[in-house]
Amino acid sequence: MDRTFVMIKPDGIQRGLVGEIISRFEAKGLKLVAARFERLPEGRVIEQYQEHLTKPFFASLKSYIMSGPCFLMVWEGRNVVAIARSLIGATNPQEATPGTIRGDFGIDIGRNVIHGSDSLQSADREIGIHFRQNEPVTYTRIDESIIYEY
Ligand code: IDP
Ligand code: MG
Repeated sequence: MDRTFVMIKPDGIQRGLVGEIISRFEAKGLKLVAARFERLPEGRVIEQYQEHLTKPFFASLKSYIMSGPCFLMVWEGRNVVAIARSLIGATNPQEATPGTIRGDFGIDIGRNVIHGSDSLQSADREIGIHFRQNEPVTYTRIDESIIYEY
């Protein structure tokens, strides 16, 4: 099974979307293995968005992410990285397909509600930034034997 890092951003928290978003991941059949509610320190925001450090929007991205608490999660499942990205939708909510989280709940690219890792390698890196190695919990969900064919 693969793991991915998903984070509800401060706008998602302020708009009361935590339950709605978690419900979508749960209903899909993905398994929650770690979660934390916190305001991110600057160092971890910089690490998280390392690839965007030199972009013109980096300063506003950093202050957006640090503007309030976030809800950080690790989700597990077969092909979970791609599945989470498809539940989340395109980066720009204006272009995101209705039915996706960004397509249903956002308008501006700088207020796009949620983050999801873009590859297995990014997922490993991002989980390592925010969670201790022993923090994600290994357990069996009772419906796994019917969600997966094999
Ligand atoms: P992603 O979150 O869909 O992976 P990335 O291109 O990795 O998208 O960008 C990371 C985050 O930076 C976006 O989710 C968004 O919050 C912010 N961002 C990206 N491009 C822009 C932009 O052009 N203006 C403002 N914020 C942006
Ligand atoms: Mg990205």
